[in-house]
Amino acid sequence: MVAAEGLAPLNRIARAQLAARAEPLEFEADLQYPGAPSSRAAPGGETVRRLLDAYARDPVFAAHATAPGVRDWMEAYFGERVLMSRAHHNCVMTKHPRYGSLTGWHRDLRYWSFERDDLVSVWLALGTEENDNGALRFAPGSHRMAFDAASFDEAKFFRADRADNAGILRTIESPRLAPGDAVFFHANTLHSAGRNLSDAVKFSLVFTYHGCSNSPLHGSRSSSKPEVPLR
Ligand SMILES: O=C(O)CCC(=O)C(=O)O
Repeated sequence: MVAAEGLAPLNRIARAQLAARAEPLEFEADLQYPGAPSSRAAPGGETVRRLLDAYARDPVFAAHATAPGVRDWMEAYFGERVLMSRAHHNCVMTKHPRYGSLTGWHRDLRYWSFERDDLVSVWLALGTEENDNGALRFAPGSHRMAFDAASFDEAKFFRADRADNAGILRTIESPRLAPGDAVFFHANTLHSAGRNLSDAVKFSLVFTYHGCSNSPLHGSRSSSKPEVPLR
């Protein structure tokens, strides 16, 4: 998706901003996913999970978010003009070796409130992503499956402990991503990610898109920031 010469500045800026702890940040301790420090005061409590609002952090991130290569795929899928949301994702995700947490099975729809459940995310690997450093795992075809509310827990994580759900998770795929590779996935796709067992922080740049006829619900977090038209 992004060649080496385009990837270098993305990596340089992401790493410099993490080193400078440039706000706004989200911490592992804030989310309390499995493996996260128990509080910001605990050992590893200052471990960053997301460099938030990547779009506004640097024009190089903004240029990637709105690049013609992304726009053309999105217009082909949505069949109309496309907007990028700044309300969630829109971040550099960092996964740290020791205190980075695992993310349980979920649909990203848990984050979104739109008229229609039709959004697509683009996850760009700034370095190699594989099983051992916490790469994403997907349940293929799950974006078309219907589940009842009981399939998810209160936090809207998929109940992998239920026998009927466990069957779906037998077919998972975890694509190995080389630096500059991207995964496009629908907000209905069940996915998860493990911990980072390597000794290096993993960096990924993530943005989410929707068609212009699909609006964020008034008063929801999804409508909390101005959206970015891709044309
Ligand atoms: O890198 C991870 O732990 C998974 C992130 C993820 O799935 C999400 O933020 O929705």
